[in-house]
Amino acid sequence: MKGYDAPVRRAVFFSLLLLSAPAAAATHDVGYNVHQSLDTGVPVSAACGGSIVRIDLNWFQAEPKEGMHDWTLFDNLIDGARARGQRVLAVLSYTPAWASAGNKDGKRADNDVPRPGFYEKFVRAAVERYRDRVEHFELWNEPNLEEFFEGTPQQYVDLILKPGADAVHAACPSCKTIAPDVATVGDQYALWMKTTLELAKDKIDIVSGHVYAGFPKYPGDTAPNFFAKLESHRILRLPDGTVVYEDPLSLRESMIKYGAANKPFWLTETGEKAKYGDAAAMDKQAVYTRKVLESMLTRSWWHTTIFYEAFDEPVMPYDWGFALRDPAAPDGYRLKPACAVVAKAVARQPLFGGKGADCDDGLDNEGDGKIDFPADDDCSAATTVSEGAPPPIDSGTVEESDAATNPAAAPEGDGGCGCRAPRTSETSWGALVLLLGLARRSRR
Ligand SMILES: [Ca+2]
Ligand SMILES: [Ca+2]
Ligand SMILES: [Ca+2]
Ligand SMILES: [Ca+2]
Repeated sequence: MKGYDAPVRRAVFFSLLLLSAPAAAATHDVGYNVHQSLDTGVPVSAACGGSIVRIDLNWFQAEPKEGMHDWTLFDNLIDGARARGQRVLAVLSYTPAWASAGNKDGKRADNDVPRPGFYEKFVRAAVERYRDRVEHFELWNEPNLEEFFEGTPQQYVDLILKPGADAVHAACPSCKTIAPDVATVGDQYALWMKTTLELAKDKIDIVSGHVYAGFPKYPGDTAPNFFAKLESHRILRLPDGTVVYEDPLSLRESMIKYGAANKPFWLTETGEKAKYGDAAAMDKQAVYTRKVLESMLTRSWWHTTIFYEAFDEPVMPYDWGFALRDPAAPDGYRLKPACAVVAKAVARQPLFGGKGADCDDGLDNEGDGKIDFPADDDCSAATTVSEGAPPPIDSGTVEESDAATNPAAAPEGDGGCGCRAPRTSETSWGALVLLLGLARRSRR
C-alpha cells in the first residue's frame, strides 16, 4: 500500500491475473487512499465526493526509536484532513527496525514480525493522541502479503490483531477497529479470513479487505472477477458435476461462514489504472468506478469504499489515481473522469447522502444498461425516484465458449450495470480449458 511500491505490486498482480460531504443519513460512504498527502490527496478526495481519507500512520515513522514518538507529520495530516471536511481512517502498520523479531526476507524491516508487546504500546499511544479526531483504526495493511507482513496468520492474530484491538478499545471505547485488510490475491486470503475471524472476530468492529479485479464483461463471464473475490467464489465443474477448480472463499462468504455476517464491511482498497490523458483508459476507469458504486447500492453489508487512490505523481509510473498532480494547474491537480462519477453519485444518490434521485445520479441503479433521465425509459423526469425493476438475470443467451473467445458476441457491454454477481457455480465444458488456464495464472 505504501505509495512507492504498491503500484508496482499491483502491476505485477494484474499481469499475473491477466486477466459536498454526505449527509448523516447516508448508508454508504466513499473515500480515497491518500497515503500522507495533505496538499494533493486530501483536496482531491474532497473534490471527488470523498468524506473519508485512508492514511498511512506508519509505526516506523511515528516511533523511530523505542518510546520516542514523532507525531508532527500525522498531526498536520489529520488536522488538515479534518479542516477540509474529511474523516480519517488511520492504518497502523509497519514495524520499526528496533522492534523487529527478525528480518526474514533480509530486506526492509517494516514487514518484520514485531517482538511481543511493542505494537500494542504504539497503538495505545497513537489512539490516545488522536482519539478526539480519529474514529477508525485499521490494524495493519494486507498482512497476507509477505511484502507487508512476514508472519503467519496466527502471528498476525497474536501479535497484531488481538493486542492492537485491545489497545484501541482501551484508549478509546467508541473507536472502531478495522481488520484483517487482506489482499484478495494468491490462494491464501481465505485462510487468513478464516484464522482471523475464527480466533479474533470479537476484536474486529469492521471487516475489511481489498479487491482488484474486473467486472464480468458478459453474462456467464468466468474470468476471475470482482464478485468472485467479494462475495461469490468461482467453482468450476465438469459436465458430470465433478469440481475441478475452486477459488478461495470470497470475503463475504468468509464473513458468513465464520460468524461475522452482521459486522459492516469496508472495501479499503479498490481501483483501476488509467494514465492521465489516455481517454480510453480513463473511460474504463470511470466505468469501473461506477460499477463499484452501483454494486454498493444493493449490498447493505458493504458500507464504505476507499478508492485506490487519490492521485498520481507526474514523475512516477503509477496511474491508479483519480487525478494527476500538476503544480501548473489552478488547483495543483488535474482530475480524471472517474472523479466526476463519484462526485455526482455522492451529490445526488440518497444512499450516498446525496440530495437527488436515482434518475439523476449518474448510476445504472437496477442494471438495465441505461443511466438516468432521459436514457432510462423508466425515468419520466430527473426527479423520478426509481429506474425500475432489475431485469431478469439471463446468462444463457451467449455460449460461454463463444463469448470467451469473442467478447463482441456478448450482449452486455460497458453500459451494463455489473451490479449483480454472475452465476459462477455452473460452468460449461466449452469454457473449461480457458478457465483452468486463467485459474492457474491467478494462483501464486
Ligand atoms: Ca523484512
Ligand atoms: Ca441513475
Ligand atoms: Ca437503469
Ligand atoms: Ca430502467
